Amino acid sequence: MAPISFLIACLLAFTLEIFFSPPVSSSASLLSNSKYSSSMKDLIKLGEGCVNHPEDVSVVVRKGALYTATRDGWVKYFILHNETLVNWKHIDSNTFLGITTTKEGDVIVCDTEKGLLKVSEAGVEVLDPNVRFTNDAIEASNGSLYFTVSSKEYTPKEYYKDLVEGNPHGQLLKYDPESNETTVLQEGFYFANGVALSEDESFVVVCESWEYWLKGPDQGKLENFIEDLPGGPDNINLAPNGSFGCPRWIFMNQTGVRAIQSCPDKWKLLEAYPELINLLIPLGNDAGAQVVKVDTDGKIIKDFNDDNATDISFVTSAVEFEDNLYMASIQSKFVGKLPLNAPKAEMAPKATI
Ligand SMILES: [Ca+2]
Ligand SMILES: [Ca+2]
Repeated sequence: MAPISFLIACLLAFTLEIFFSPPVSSSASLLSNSKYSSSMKDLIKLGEGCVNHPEDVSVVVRKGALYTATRDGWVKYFILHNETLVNWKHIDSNTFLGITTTKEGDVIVCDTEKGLLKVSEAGVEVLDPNVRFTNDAIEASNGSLYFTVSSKEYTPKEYYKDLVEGNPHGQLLKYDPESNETTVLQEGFYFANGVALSEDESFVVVCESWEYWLKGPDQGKLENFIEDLPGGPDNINLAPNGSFGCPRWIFMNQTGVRAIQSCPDKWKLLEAYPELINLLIPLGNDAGAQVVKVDTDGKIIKDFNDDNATDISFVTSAVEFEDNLYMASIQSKFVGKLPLNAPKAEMAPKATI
């Protein structure tokens, strides 16, 4: 039976209307109303009902195929020219998070319990069984894998404890395929999440919006890439080159976290009662979706929003390929496809989450 103080806290929270009607931060409002914003109303649902809670997507360009890993243990791919879904490989697991595809056409899967996996036609190989709570990976041209561990202290089910404690338990690691060894490159991330390499591989971006320089005069230097985003960044992917030859980044940003970032009362309540996390941060189908595209300096150049979760909720990953934006959501049972050359859509009314 719940303690009386806990029930009183719940009652108080409802009375203050801080569960479901948080103020939206000023930066979020500016972003969603800017001339760079578009809605997601033209979204097409690929494989609806056949893709179980995908967290991430990755494209094998030469194959024209979009891969994803699902909560029921499948690694699947869409042949994009005809949108056929192929159930490729099955693993006895329900703990997949981020993925990346390699130049060989294999898929690297972050399994929060089994470790870092490589899935190929030959089968499944556990590259590193000793890492837990891996979240995303990216391959360098020499075959090395950079990957994140979100928290070395807590399990995925305890992620809210990591949030409430507020200490940086995240890591950036590197797997060397020649030696089969993993090294920790950097400690101290606040929930390390998505990871991407710059086009020239001179640095890697780790979500919490920090960039970590790998080589050159600034080797080992940690700098902020983007600050004060109106939400919690998840996966990040390098976008095709812009018209001026500048690499651009597609960046996914969850709006659900905004609800708690913008409301000090919620923080106080969460600190006292971490078990209220699912009420305080809407991670279900009512959580809005946002994808942000930035340039190499971290400046936002485009954003896509579904504040009311009308077409898709809680987007966790986005990748741009052949004039379409493909999106995964760990809360959905499809992969979203948003044509980028469609006439500019009107923004949906602002969300109340
Ligand atoms: Ca990824
Ligand atoms: Ca992630």
